[in-house]
Amino acid sequence: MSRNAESTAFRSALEVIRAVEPRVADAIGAELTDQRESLKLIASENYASPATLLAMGNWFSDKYAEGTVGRRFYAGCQNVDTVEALAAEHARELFGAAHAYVQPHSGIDANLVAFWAVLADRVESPALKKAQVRQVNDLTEADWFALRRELGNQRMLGMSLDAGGHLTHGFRPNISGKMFDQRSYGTDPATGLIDYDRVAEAAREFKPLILVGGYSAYPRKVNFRILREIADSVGATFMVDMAHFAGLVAGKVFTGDFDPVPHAHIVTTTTHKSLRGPRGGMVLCQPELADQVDRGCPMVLGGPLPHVMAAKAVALAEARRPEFADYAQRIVDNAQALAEGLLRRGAKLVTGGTDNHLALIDVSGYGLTGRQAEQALLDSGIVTNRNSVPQDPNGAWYTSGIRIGTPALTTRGLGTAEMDQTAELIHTVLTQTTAGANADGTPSKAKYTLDPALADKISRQATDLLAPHPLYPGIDLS
Ligand code: DSN
Repeated sequence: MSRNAESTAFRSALEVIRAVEPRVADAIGAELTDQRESLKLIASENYASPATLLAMGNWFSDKYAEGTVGRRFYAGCQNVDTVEALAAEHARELFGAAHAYVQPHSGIDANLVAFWAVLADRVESPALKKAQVRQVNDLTEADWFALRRELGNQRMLGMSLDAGGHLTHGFRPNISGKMFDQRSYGTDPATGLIDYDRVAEAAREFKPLILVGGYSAYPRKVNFRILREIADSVGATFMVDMAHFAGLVAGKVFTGDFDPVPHAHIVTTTTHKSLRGPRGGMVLCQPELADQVDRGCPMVLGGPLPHVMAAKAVALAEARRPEFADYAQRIVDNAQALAEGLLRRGAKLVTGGTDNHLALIDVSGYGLTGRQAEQALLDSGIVTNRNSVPQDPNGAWYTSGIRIGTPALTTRGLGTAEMDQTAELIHTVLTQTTAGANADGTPSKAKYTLDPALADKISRQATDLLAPHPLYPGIDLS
């Protein structure tokens, strides 16, 4: 691909946008500058390829396509069928899955589709059977009442939020924690690792309908074979949310017991994290759940986004190339180098390290909350996010942790030596930041002091680190 073609495409697009609303064109340009200049360590973010970005910016956005390939509620969907079928085929081939549903707009949507599919498949409900054979509009009030009673209060067992689970795995403020009778498993307080015997014990006591594996802030591999055995032992459906590590599964870094696809009944993911695709979600499942999963729209989701499915097809095709496996391995090598660099300098990491794409710094070791550390790092040009640590005394708002991840910097081409330099920058900021006090003298969980001259110096060092690895080197908007 000629660099000239990428520059021409994006420059022309901005020219067209500028003619209508120049402030939007300016914001798009400014976002590129900001992303180019910041050291992005947000574990859930990445940079999609120019081809993936361009596949989203077109007239596929204009089309309604409720239903699935070949069975739409709207006429004229032949081209949407082409891209949806292509994306699903690439997903099946890439992950070795029996079935792929590529319509979910996000990871949360993908999880809702999965919950619906499992409920519809597993719950013995005469009202549900009626709903499935008749049009939903024909259900009486009494049918709806029965349906709510029969589907509600089913049990879900997932990883707790402060141990690294995701809020859609049954956390109370999320709908999953309201629609399910939920219990969570944590991690061993001494090691920070999942204790599979404790999970088995919780499953035996609680007898969940769904056992959820997967995480958004757990820095270790998970043994999905053992979790499947636990699910089988209590008759649970085993669901894995691999949103964070889908790229490591795609790149065959996680194989065997650590690849969820052969072990889980149903797997959900986002497409924009380590997988490096467009912002969106996806469900992979075993054949017996495919019909229910395909009812995702209109049962759970709004109309599919054909332009995003086109971009998913492009990104999944990219992930099937051999070089993606090399990329995935470099993500982990970089995360381990960053973790080792921090540990060597005295940082405290949850579980003492990482074997995936992320690490969790317990910043209480620096006398800070996650909120103070996040802001001080941001002042210094380093973008991270605060995150709870297991049994966090500061709760989910202030937190005691900083989550860092390497998919984005690896996409830019930074390697292990630069990760060590990044560790030095992070450690310097955190050691030089001091917690502030409230007006009444009590300790503040938000205020902090960091010498602005030092923050500027670190920012410049971060920019220097990025300079040899330009983001989107083929795109020149000047
Ligand atoms: N927001 C995502 C993350 O940062 O992990 C998960 O939903």
